[in-house]
Amino acid sequence: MSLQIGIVGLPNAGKSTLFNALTLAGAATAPYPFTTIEPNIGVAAVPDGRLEQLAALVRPEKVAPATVEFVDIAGLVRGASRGEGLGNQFLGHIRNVDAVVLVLRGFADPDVPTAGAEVDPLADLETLETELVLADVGAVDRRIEKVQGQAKAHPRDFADQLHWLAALCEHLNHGRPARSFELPAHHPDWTADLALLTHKPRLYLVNVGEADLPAGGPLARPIVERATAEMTPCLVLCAACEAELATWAADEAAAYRKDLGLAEPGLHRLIRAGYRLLDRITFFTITGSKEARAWTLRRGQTAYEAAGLIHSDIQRGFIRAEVAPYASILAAAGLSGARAQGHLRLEGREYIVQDGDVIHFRFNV
Ligand SMILES: Nc1nc2c(ncn2[C@@H]2O[C@H](COP(=O)(O)OP(=O)(O)OP(=O)(O)O)[C@@H](O)[C@H]2O)c(=O)[nH]1
Ligand SMILES: [Mg+2]
Repeated sequence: MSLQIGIVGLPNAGKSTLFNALTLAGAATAPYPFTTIEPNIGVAAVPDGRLEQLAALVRPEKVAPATVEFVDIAGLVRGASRGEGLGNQFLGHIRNVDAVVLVLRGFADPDVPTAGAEVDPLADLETLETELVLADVGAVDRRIEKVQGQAKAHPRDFADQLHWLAALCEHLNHGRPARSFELPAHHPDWTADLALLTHKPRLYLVNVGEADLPAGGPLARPIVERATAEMTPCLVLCAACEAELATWAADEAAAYRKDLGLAEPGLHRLIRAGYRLLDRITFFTITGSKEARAWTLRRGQTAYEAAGLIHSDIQRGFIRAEVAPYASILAAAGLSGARAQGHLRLEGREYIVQDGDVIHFRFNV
């Protein structure tokens, strides 16, 4: 399954504009709040120069990049947890994402209304934090009620769990995120299946005006400083420029980017930041002249797990994985060349897949 990343922010922060730049899906964007009501879900190909090099060598019929799915939801406002704006029910659409991008408005534009009197990304971040924390309070409260029901017949069995859920609730009610709450080590993780929003890996994205590229200017600075202090990854980009440039011919877009002081599309930076945040790696498969494909794994996953990602039959019948780093495949002009030169290692199911591995699975059908 591809990585899923949720996009949250205040109305008019530029979430759907960013979503369009990423996925080219053409979601509605407009200079008024709550343009997005139903979530937009779209897929972005993960840019990878290594896959391109492999494809140039093998010339397969199909080149299949790894993908990341983005979920763009309605804007959150102060009081959303109490039903302001569209409320916060729509946060249910990002309960199961792997990570959250907090889009913060850092562009001034008199035609696009702001939540307060002026553009203030730090205040917006506070609002977002508060509403996400309150959404989590709601989730924990509902869980407490449910467990209290179960505990009626066997109170002792649930005493510990209720104690810790109450402590978590108290922590959240002080405005603190779930990620800074530690359950005692020897207990089961009672919160794992709650998928708390303030427990998810996150990154900040400041959406600035074109004139403030590439560094971000004074509007982005407070967020960049806070992100550094918190060690939260932070990107500065111009969503409107990215959305526009995504529709241009590649060479013209690259020339324009260079003038703006940008080395690459914002999408590339965002996806790379997401991979780093979630500790993901990429491996490749080449199926004769049919297909060259990139796949995403968690760092530390095994060849057996990689096989299961491709097909349950390959995992079930797993015999051996033939493995070489992509650079050796390029040097040997393909899989068969690498095999002939003895560059393919034979690995068993416990082998820990490395970023950039090209793998050929041998399996019994
Ligand atoms: N000047 C400028 N305008 C932008 C930028 N990014 C987005 N906009 C404009 O801001 C307005 C709101 O953008 P959207 O992408 O619809 O914002 P959203 O966060 O999805 O808003 P909701 O769906 O209402 O929550 C649109 O008119 C965009 O064209 C930017 O970088 N610079
Ligand atoms: Mg929108």
